[in-house]
Amino acid sequence: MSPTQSERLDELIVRMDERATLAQIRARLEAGEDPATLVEECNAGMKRVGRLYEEGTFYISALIMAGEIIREAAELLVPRLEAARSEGGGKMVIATVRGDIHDIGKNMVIALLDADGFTMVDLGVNVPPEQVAAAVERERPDVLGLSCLLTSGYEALRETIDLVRRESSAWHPHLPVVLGGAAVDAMVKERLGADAWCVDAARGLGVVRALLA
Ligand code: B12
Repeated sequence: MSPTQSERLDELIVRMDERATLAQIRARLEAGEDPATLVEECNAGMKRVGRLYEEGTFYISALIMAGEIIREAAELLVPRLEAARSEGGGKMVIATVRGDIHDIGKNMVIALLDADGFTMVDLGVNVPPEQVAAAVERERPDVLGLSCLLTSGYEALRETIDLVRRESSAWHPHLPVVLGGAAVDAMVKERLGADAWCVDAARGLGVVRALLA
């Protein structure tokens, strides 16, 4: 099945057509399409909804509805990504920083990296620096991922990176930290001393692979 422009998943998500979105995902999976492509189309839909919200066209209720469609889509897609799972990635601890409850992007990153063979340890949202540091100490990951969508989250990002670096130095000379989410960019990455940042999950995969190479 080859979706026309009007049938694309991102378009259906923008139209909040939950039934058609899920039906199309089922049909395209059935036809053998790569679930990662479908994840990216859902991702694009959520980003478009976000932009329409920012422009004032959509209200917050649209964000919540779109988030619910994405959650249901993920229920169909994640098991397929897992079925195609390759082996031999590293281990990542990932969290949305203190004060921030956004998790749609983080969950997409988890789905894609997990499918690529990474062992993902998800700490959830609104995670204080001490909790991240404790999990890093317990799990001894190869890389730490932090998601931050609020500019008010910079202080939490800084505290988390500083604490983790201090506490992990006994067993890792420099634990790589990768940032993602709407509030981060190259300047934030530089200022906070992170190792990489990225704007979407697909690029995130390449960035994390490069960090661990
Ligand atoms: C959806 C949404 C919500 C939903 C969140 C639902 C959920 N479960 O996550 C709800 C409605 C709950 C919400 C609440 C709020 N939101 Co909001 N929200 C958004 C919105 C529109 C889209 C975010 C999203 O899901 N995008 C789609 C995903 C797929 O993209 P993504 O998050 O960028 O993730 C991708 C990459 O960044 C990357 N990535 C993300 N994390 C990571 C981590 C790693 C390690 C890696 C490698 C990659 C990576 O990969 C992802 C997949 O490709 C954004 C707008 C925007 N431009 O982002 C505002 C936005 C982030 N929200 C905003 C605000 C202000 C709020 C509220 C404070 C509103 C309020 N007044 O209550 C609250 C925050 C409450 C809190 N304490 O956190 C502002 C932040 C402004 C700022 N400068 O700080 C934004 C930018 C909107 C705006 N312009 O005003 N929000």
